[in-house]
Amino acid sequence: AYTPKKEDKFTFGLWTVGWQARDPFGDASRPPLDPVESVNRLAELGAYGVTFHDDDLLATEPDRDKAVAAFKKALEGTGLKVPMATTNLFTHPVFKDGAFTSNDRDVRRYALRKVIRNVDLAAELGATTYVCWGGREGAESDAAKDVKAALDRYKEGLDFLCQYVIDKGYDIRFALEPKPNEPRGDILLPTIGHALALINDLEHPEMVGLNPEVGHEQMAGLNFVHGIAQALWHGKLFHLDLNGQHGPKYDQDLVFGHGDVKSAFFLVDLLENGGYDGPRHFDYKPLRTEDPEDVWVSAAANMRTYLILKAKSAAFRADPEVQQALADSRVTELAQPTLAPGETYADLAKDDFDIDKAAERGFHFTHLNQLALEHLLGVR
Ligand code: 3MF
Ligand code: MG
Ligand code: MG
Ligand code: MG
Repeated sequence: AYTPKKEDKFTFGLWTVGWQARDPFGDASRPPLDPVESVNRLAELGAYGVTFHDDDLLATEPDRDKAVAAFKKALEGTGLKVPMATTNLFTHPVFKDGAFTSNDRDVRRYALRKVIRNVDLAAELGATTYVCWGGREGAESDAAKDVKAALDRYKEGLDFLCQYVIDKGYDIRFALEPKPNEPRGDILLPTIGHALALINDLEHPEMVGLNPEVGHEQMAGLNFVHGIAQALWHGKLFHLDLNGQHGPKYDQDLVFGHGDVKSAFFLVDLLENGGYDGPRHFDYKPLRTEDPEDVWVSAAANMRTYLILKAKSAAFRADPEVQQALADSRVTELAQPTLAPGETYADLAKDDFDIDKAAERGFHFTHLNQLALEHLLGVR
């Protein structure tokens, strides 16, 4: 029952299983992984697709044409799709002060050229989402960055890319990935809310949405489920990065569900019932302690955990006691408009409202929460 199928639409970044586990204090603990092997192994495990940064394709073959040809052949052989692609605008030291918002204009121009080259490949491979994670767009000192000018340049870059896609006639939309910090001390567009606000000021807001990541919002102490719900409400959940995180600390990129499992449960419940039908994309890092075979154990764990939580969510919703508890907590009453059609402030004034009586009414949320926990813990 927890065996992934293509219809589950599970996808993985090549950089996830391919991560060699280099960290700020230690060298790589695993050898480079051939993207062709990643495609083959992910297909065997039941994934639907793969995503990649331009540079990920060059992990074991430095010649771009050869690397792309081998990757395409593996895709054809396995039937794996490429729903999303992205650009590495963070590894090379040229991006140390950012890409679209580097203080150095030459770097900004190079960054746009690098994106465009991979957008062409993304379109050729059938990707419909192009992610922009601005990991180096930020600063360590408030003296070092004119944030208003940086936002002008961010907008300029995104407007330019949208126009490029329009001119080429590609079926591609952009998705911004917010993150509060790491590797920069402070990153621009730190949260879902900041990114949504910027999108409103772009030339083509309909072409730009979000790729929120579980761990990134949790690093900022924010509720990821609420963030996703708001992104859905705005029609901006174009894609997402699933993983695990234990609260505000460095970006852990744990296996999905291996961080805040209760939030993961409510996230799956929302994704399955909230109108998102895009890929369930994992952006995690196999632990540095793991060997090359363990990598595939961790890849499988992401999908299995998602499917277990999906089954738990269905059982939670089907439970008559839960349905009663939802009604008792008046969760469903919130869907009812506060004013009936045609009502005005004059009608509001006529309300016969006993404020003390209303204040006495409990919402019984503890019982509801306990029911969710018991479903999750497998005792119901
Ligand atoms: C870093 C990230 C990135 C982005 C990727 C775009 C390397 O914290 O999450 O992964 O997800 O660049 O998809
Ligand atoms: Mg990510
Ligand atoms: Mg992360
Ligand atoms: Mg991340």
